[in-house]
This record gives sequence, structure tokens and C-alpha cells, in this order.
Amino acid sequence: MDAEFDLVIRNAQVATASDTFLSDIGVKDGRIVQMGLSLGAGKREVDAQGRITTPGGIDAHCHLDQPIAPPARMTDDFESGTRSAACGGTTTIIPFAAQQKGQTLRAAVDDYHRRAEGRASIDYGFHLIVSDPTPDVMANELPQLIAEGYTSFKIYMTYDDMKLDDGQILRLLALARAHGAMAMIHAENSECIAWLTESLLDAGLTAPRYHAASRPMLVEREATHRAISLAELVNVPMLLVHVSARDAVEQIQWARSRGLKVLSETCPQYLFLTAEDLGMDDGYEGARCVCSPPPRDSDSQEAIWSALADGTFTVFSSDHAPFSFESPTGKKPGGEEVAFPYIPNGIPGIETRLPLLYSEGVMTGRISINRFVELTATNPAKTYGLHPRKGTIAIGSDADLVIWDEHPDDPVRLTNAMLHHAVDYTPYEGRSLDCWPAYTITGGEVVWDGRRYFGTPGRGRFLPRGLPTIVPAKPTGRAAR
Ligand code: DUC
Ligand code: ZN
Ligand code: ZN
Repeated sequence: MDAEFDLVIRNAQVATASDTFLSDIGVKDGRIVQMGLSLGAGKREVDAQGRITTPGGIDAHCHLDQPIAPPARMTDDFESGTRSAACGGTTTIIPFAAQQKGQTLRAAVDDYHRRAEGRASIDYGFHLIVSDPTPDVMANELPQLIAEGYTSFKIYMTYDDMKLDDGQILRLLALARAHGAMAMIHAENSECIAWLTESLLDAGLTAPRYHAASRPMLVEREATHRAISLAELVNVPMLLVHVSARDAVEQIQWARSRGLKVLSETCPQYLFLTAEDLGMDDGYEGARCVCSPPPRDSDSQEAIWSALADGTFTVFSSDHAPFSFESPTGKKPGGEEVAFPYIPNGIPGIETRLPLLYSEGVMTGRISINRFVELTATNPAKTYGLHPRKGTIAIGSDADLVIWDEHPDDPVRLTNAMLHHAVDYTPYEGRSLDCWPAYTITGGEVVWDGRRYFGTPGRGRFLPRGLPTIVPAKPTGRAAR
């Protein structure tokens, strides 16, 4: 008898953002076509053995092969980056097509397509980064690109080559409102950082740990409040990326208590690292953990955990920004140990994002499995116009799935050698994890079986995205599993 399905996953404890239930999952032509128990035969079958099965993760904030000022160069391209993502349970990524000043947005997008094509093994969309909002960008290019499926763009309040002033931000927010796009804001006060950096360098304080001193929590709090105010003035939803600190969380909660549609994102580095990881002395080792905003302290870690549990945060992303430590194109530009302002910002984490949150969030009872799904798949899909094709387990959705192995009695000790990125370190080296994906399935194909990667470069498809659905503010509480 002919097999009814291309793939059947049997005995899956399916977890969506709202429910957990036992089901088989029948897949044909890359999509879920049937659910229920005792489904017919598949050409291939995987027995989930009652293990938790979640939608494939969507990493809605990661950087791969993004052109940046030399000598720095990102270590992961779309081939190594998507390989690493898949082995950690992520099946869709949304990295950034970044406009350089003087460049058209279209040129940035075309260039980024060339970088992805033939290399990505999982599906991908692009956010835009607008660094040069010329009259033509505002009147023609950006509206046209939004209509073509690039429905979100990032605005920087800091970084000299990217930052926009408040007037430019207001005009971009108005454009987002007019066209239904999502504006994502990197909120740090540029002038405060410049002044603090100058004072530190004048005092001869150049070690990586002073990166954190140059960007204290206040700098993020002020910019967060200003971004909220600008969006309130325009009356448009907006998403604050990579929120790191208690003060910023309080600003977001204040905005939401006033009924403002302020969405937000946090990342693993703000749960698992602190400023101490940038160094307790003037050694250079801490350059590995230089990212912006910088990791904070245990009080902010607690605030971030609470905001993940109580529904404040909308999405959980990696902000994977891959620079090798021992590399002249990475953390040692030109082969030198440099003063903190010249260390490329960013840390790798595309593969460890989901296992870290599952192990330390779900398995410890800090967040429910359903909240995990909401943060890592369903909300990113809704917020960035991919739902319901992506981000859930339902008939008609893409068969992007993760079957989880929980092994609290036999924890995995995380080492960089286990990972599949091209970076020469992980900031989480030596950390114990109680779970890892047993299978990652993308478009109905097994790309990771817990030991081996089966992805095919070029198999990932570009995803033109729809307009965002605004996830309403709702306290979800610390639901038990
Ligand atoms: N901060 C960013 O804003 N982008 C990439 C990496 C980082 O640390
Ligand atoms: Zn940023
Ligand atoms: Zn980023």
C-alpha cells in the first residue's frame, strides 16, 4: 500500500503557544496535512516517544555575513549560520539587509540576496536597516520594499555609521504607520556613550570591561523612554530590540500600562551573562562578551526572567553577531588587542538560544512550555508577518518542528566543539544543559537527528513577509508545565 504521507511523526507531545496534547503529525509536500492519533503510514516515520515537540524556532534577530567596516568581518555566512541554527532547533531566520550611508536600500537588499542564495539551508526573510533615510528612500524605496515583503526595519539610536536623530526616527515611524510595517529600535543614547567613552579613554581605561562602563543601564533607559515617546507621538506600534536591563523593562511596562503598543525582545546574553563576563581585571579575554547593550548584573537578569514569564516580552532572539576571538577580522582587529570602543560588538548564539531557554526556563519551571513556544516561534511569526505558515503546529503550516530530548540526569556540558557555527568560541562554554533537540525538521525534512546535520545549502527559501500582527499585551503568568 502506498504511504499516505511523506513523513509521519508519531506520539508527539505537541506544544503550541496555547495547548499541549498528544498527536501524530502527518506531512506532505513540506506542510502539515493531518494531525490526530493512529495516522496512516508515511514514507518516513519518526517516533517522538511522547517527547515535547515544538514549532521550529524563528530567530527574528541575527546577523549573518552582514557587510561591515573592515577589518571586521562576520565569521558566519548563510551556510554556516543556518547550519548552526538548524542544529539548535531554529528553522527560520530573519537577519538584516543593512543600508550603508550613501547606498540605496535596493542595493543593500540585492547584495544580501546574493549572500544568502545557494547557501541557506533553512528559510529566511530579511529585515531592513535604514541608516540613510534620503527623500527617495522615504518616498519610494522603503514603501516599495515593504510592499514586496520586507515588512520590518531597524532604526539605530547609536553607532556613528547607523544612528538617526529624533526627527529622522519620527519620520520613519510615521512611514511605518502609513504602510503597516514594524519599526524595530536599538535604544541606547549615543551622546552619553560618546562622552563616557571619551572620559574612560582619557583616564587610560581601555580594557574590554570598560565597554560595560561606557554603556550603563541609564543610557538604555533614557533611549528606551525616548523611543516610546516618539512612537506614542506618532501613534504607531514599535518593537524595542535586545532589552538588557531592569530600568528598560520598567519603561516598557510603564508604556504598556498606558495602553501603548510597545513590543520588546530580549536575548540569552541578558539571562546568562553579566558585566563580570567582560572581565574582572584588564585582561582581554572578556572581549568575547562585548556586545551592545552590554550584559548587566544579577538584578537585571532577574528582571529579564520575570518579564519573560509575565508576558512583558514579545520575542526571544539570539542577536547572533559572529566574530571569532582569535581573528584579525574578529575580536582582535588587525591581530591586535584593541581599546574597548574598537572591539567588534556581538556574540554568537544562534545554536544555543533555544536549548538555553528550554533548559533554564522551561525545565526549571520559570516559564511554561507554551510560553517558550510563544516567545521563540509564534510571536516572532505574528510580529513579522509569517504566521500561520510559520510559528505553529497546525494543519496547513510548514512542517518545521523540533522534538526535544530532556535528560536532566545526564546533562550536556556545552563546548564550542559541539556547535556548528564558524566562530571559535561560545560565551556559554562549560555550562550544563538538561536538553537538546533530538530532531530538527524543516519543510518535512530531518536536518538534525541529535548527532548529525543533514541540511542542504540552497534548500532554504526566501520568505516575502506579510504585515505584522500586533500581539496584544497580556500577562501570561508563571504557568506550570
Ligand atoms: N549589538 C548590536 O546592536 N548589533 C549586533 C551586535 C551587538 O552587540
Ligand atoms: Zn542593535
Ligand atoms: Zn543585532
